[in-house]
Amino acid sequence: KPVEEEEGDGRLRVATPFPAPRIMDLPQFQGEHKESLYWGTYRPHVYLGIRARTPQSLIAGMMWIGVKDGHYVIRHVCQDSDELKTYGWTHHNGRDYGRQVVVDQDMTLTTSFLKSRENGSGYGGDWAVHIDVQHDKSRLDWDTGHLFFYVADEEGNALSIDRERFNIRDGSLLAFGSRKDVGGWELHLSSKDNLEVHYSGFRSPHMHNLSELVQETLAVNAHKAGVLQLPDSSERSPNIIVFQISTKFPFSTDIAFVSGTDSKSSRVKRVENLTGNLLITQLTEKEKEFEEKYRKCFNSTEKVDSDMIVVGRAAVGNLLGGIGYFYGRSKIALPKESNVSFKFKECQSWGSLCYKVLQLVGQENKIRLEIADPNPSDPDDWLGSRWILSWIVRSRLFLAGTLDQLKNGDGFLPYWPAELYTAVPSRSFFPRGFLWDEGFHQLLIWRWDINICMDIIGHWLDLMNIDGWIPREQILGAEALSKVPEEFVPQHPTNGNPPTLFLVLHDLVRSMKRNEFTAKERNEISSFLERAFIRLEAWFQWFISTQSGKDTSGFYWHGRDKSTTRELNPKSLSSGLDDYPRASHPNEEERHLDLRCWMLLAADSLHSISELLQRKDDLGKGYHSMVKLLSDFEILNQNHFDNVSGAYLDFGNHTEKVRLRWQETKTSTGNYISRELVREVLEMPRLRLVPHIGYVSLFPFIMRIIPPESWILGKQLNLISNRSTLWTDHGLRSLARTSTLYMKRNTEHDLPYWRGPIWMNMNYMILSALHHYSQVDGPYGAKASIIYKELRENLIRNVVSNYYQTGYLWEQYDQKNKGKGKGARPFTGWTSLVVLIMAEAYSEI
Ligand code: 6A9
Repeated sequence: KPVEEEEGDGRLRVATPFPAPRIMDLPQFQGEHKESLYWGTYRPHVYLGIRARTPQSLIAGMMWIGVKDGHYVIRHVCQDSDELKTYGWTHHNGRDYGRQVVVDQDMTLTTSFLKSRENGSGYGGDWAVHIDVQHDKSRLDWDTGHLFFYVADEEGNALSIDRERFNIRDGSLLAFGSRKDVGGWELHLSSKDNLEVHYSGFRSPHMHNLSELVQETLAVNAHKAGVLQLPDSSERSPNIIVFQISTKFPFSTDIAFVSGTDSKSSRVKRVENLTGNLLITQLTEKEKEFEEKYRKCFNSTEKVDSDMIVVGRAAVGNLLGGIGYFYGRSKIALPKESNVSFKFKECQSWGSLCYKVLQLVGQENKIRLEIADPNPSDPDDWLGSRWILSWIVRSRLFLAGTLDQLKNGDGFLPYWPAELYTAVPSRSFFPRGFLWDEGFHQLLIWRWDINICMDIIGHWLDLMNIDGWIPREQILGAEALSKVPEEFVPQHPTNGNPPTLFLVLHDLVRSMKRNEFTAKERNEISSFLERAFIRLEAWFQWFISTQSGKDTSGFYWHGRDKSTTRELNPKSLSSGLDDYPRASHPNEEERHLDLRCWMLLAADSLHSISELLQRKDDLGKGYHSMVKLLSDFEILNQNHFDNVSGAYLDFGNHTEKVRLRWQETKTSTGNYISRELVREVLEMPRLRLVPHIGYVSLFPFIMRIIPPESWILGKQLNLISNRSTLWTDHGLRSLARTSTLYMKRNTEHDLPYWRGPIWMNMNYMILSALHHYSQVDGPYGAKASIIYKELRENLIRNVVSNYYQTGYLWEQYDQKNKGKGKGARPFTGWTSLVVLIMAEAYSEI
């Protein structure tokens, strides 16, 4: 089905882009900016993968042969099961240079990437990789190494193999071709070592199974010819060519890609420049530059030693080197029922609006309207009539009655085809974009390269639909899809994710006010914010209209399973804190502390952005009253403060008397059928504060709502520093040891995730607040300062020592077991915030 037809169709509302000029169409993202970021290591899910930022690119990548259980295996896609001792970019500037170290058992591969744009280069310039392979002689019982380097054209253009020349040792041409974007191009190989090169050409539209392609071809040829080598043959008009490079250890090779070769150009010169000693010299210079820039950006204080700096660089390097470019269509799950309910709380001229709603809805749809008293007199009212109108427009009315038609083959609605340039949490486990992770990534990236940061945020905000919704997890294109089990693919339009991008925007506004950017950057940031503003407002409105609670200042993560029989506590994936315990029985009376605080952050950011932009409309004022409401200490305390524990808590329909029990199902004759864990509720839930102390409890502290002189601040510091609640020697636990759900699994198969382990993003936020309270006057400043210093040291020490011991940064750290890294590795998403912790660079909220 043609795209245009779908986009113009009102029934496909969920998949309708937000109707405003795209951020990525701003002039500042065209021209030199765009060209400078064209090629890159934008395929983070493979150990070394290069592509351009275009939907159908020429792609390149590396594989090698390793050994597993006595068998040869192909290494290509970052896979945890490869059990590499370490891998990751120890250096990468996000633009034109990177250096990665990969240790596969007794083999060490160093891959360096360099980009250069010279006179004569085609669009986006040329690039080169230097691959160095070392081995531990004493331990490795084979002496020949096999690398594979491939180029593949996603557009399907045929590639040519230089059959004559690729045996020549110096500066030999491997392959060439031509594309609309870069013109003619050539791929050259150069090495001082005595390499043997073989090849295979393939014709295929699929790029997600290249490892299998190579593996099978090798197997067939091994069977036929008895050698471990590609057969030097090709399918007709191949768009994929794989070169096998074999020789005795140790060895190194350079691969240079030059573009624009159709014009009488300088290509010989350029190839020379990108190979051999000239390449090495440039790489060494770039390495120094990176280290210098690291020093400048994350101005390491005397509190940081050289071991820490090595880890810090690797964190930043892999975060930047892990930035990917994805293209494709998300799959959207549609709501099961078309029964949508709307609440119009305060509504001017509601009569006419209701009429409008009824017009829109039509007869047959069951739409329930709850209309509260209008409040036309309050000009400061943050829910004025203009919001109501947008509620209606953004609602999902058009979906009703047309669900069947919407569903395409696999039962999901495809989102519009979109590009996403983004950092990723983990190159092996989660090599794709996650909305709230990205806010944390950008806290680092804006300090490194503000233009990359705006480019990434721009891409994310352009993914917003007409409802102001942004899909949380971005699984775009076949390569991304191939890494995700089917049940996790569809995105739910009812589900949000914390709007952490506001953390970054808030930082930017602060720095703008302090004049910390160059004049050019200031201009670009301003025009970026100008254009982003309407989307940010719509995002905020999406939360207001879909995640509100019963009273004005209450919010909760909608979409929790009300009728669960298996989950000990129904999860809220939207919150980002997945299994962090909430009220046992989800209902509309719920109030989630974290969401309330995220809304405060969002309102506050919108307010400060609108001030910065000197917007003439009165919207800024509306946000300001929202800020006042959500930061009102009295209201906060009434709704969430527990006098007994001194903690802030969620509110909801809850009982503590819930457990999982094995239930056996048998036939009438007593034959055993199945045994499963089911949830058992031993007491009627009632409306109350939900007595779980953990990260969520600290949100009012994180957002600095608590006045510095309040005794409640003292209480928070106690919860933080008390070993029976949150404190450990390796960072703060996600859930207090005293919680009834501490380290409890949620179902038979769901191990505790946010119920104990230490997470870096939240520790960073808490540490920021500790830093803040240690700087302001008040009776608790000294205590905050002591805790701050100790927590900071614990976090750094633990991440650094884990890195040296295991070769990785991890998704979480064990709160017992000596703070051991756990979960996904490498995880240089928010765990790389350890760099900001070393640099003592915190967000000001
Ligand atoms: C599962 C399985 C190969 C979970 O870092 C990304 C997210 C966070 O946003 C979230 O807060 N992680 C945290 O609770 C990882 C989520 C992975 C979900 C997809 C698919 C694939 O396994």
